[in-house]
Amino acid sequence: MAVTNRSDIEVIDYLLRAESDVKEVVKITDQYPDLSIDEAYDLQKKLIERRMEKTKTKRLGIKLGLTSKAKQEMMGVHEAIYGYLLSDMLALEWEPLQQHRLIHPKAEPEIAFIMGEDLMGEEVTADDVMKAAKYVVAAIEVIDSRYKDFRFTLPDVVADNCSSAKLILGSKMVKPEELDLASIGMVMSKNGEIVATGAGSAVLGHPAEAVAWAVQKLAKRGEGLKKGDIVLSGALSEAIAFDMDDTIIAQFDGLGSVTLSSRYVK
Ligand code: OOG
Ligand code: MG
Repeated sequence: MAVTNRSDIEVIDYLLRAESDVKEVVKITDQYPDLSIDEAYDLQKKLIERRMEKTKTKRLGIKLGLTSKAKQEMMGVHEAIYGYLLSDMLALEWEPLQQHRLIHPKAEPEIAFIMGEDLMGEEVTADDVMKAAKYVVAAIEVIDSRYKDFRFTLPDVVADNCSSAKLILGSKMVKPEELDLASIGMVMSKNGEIVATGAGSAVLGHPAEAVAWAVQKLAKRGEGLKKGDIVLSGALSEAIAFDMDDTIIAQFDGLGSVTLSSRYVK
């Protein structure tokens, strides 16, 4: 073990404190350079349990990250990552985000799946995901790495619950089989100017492929997706930084749009 059990809790509290104090911190691999990805997932799991206990929140679902080849190459990795979404991460379109509660947030356009059935197993395919999902919805994920300058290695970001902070869902629920999710186009604007474009195929060829990958990974740890889970399948473009008073709109073919606005509100 690169991190001993005793120091597990210290590392977890270090990251949770960074989040609650809204203060970026030095990445943990500076102190634990041998931290493996598997150990990072152990830490992530413990961090989520402790965070749920502290904030009295419940599981909302799962998120995927690094699902595009471009982003994987940027990080020098060949695998996606997953983390957990909790109930206090859900933000509403009509309620501006509290910018002062975030360190250095970025917005990502994503396709969210709402699960209509439990789904578990190492053999689960994209087809199984499409069948078990009840709806797909346009989403914006707000990522907010707790690490200084948003810089980290793969074990760092996994332990930090994959930079999860907030998510906003659009209001149009569509049955998955009604759309060709790989060919969906997306345009994201910030204050009226286009800042990113993408297609569903950016997410491991098809967003349901990404979700199937996560289910297989979860199965190795005896877990799976649950009925009612919201699953963020990964960004369709690069993440866009935003500041107070910005408005970001992501528009998806067939899924409508989703809006994020940010204000200084206490
Ligand atoms: C990790 C999380 C990336 C995505 O959709 O690719 C992510 C990060 O880049 O901070 O959520
Ligand atoms: Mg994301």
